[in-house]
Amino acid sequence: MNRYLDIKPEVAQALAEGRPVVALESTIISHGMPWPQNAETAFAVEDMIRAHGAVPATIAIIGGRLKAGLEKDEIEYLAKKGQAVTKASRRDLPVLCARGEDGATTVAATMIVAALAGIQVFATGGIGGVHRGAEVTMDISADLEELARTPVLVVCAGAKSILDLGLTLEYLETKGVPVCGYQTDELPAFYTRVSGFGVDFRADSPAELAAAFAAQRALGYPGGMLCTNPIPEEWSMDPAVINAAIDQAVAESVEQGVKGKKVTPFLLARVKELTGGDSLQSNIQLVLNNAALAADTAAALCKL
Ligand code: PSU
Ligand code: MN
Repeated sequence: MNRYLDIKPEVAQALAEGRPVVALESTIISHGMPWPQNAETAFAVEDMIRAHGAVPATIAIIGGRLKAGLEKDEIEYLAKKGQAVTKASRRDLPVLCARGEDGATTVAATMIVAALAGIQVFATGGIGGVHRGAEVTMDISADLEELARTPVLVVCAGAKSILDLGLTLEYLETKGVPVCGYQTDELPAFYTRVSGFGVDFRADSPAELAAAFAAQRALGYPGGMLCTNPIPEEWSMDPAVINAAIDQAVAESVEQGVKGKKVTPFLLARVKELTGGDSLQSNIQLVLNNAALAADTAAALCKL
């Protein structure tokens, strides 16, 4: 086992016995939602995974240790610290490990730790992608490169249109990352079920999704797979309302010269402010929905 890795005993036991485990990220806790809804959601997501027969493993770096599975007090600690915790993507892990510091892991960093621990399925809300204007800024999330190189199945609700969804799909195609639509032919756009862009393939059951991922592993591909699961109808938002908020947030980020790893948290926070509590409720519900699908898919993978 890696010298920087700590696997929570409950998670290690499930993995050793071939039982389903689902990884969860922690940037969504520290940077994606406000206190106390962030902690409440993190616990509710873990409960949802258990209700679907799998063991949750929320991932973060605590005191320089890569944690595959957090205790409740550790989740609460990251939730309370919020944006004061280092947002940790691939390039941040070595420095945090060397210095013995804390970090909340993005999709990319969570995939790395999940793979080190032997966890194959990971549930989150939205992934990072190619930002609008990337043809000038070159702002492309490290999440996409990670999907190309690390063998984890990531279940999300698509990507927010803070990103250029068309370019995000092109990048994933170039990198050979299969993009599944769960019970849909269209890429969902996080708050809405539709985006106008088609996915690469469709799966209609957890078994079908698990079979595709198992085949990818059997072919020896280095990378992962992305499953996009539309937000439940009753929680989906009015596209006109959400898109107006997103357009305004993107314009403000350009005016204020927001750069680098601050861009995504800035946009997420502004969209939330501009749409009030509605977008937060939708965000919570779609994460729960993804957790359920990820747990069912992890269970289906264990049966193959
Ligand atoms: N998109 C969301 N919610 C999030 C994130 C993205 O809708 O919480 C977080 C995830 O942790 C994701 C990260 O991995 O932001 C991407 O950041 P960046 O664009 O800086 O790579
Ligand atoms: Mn970026």
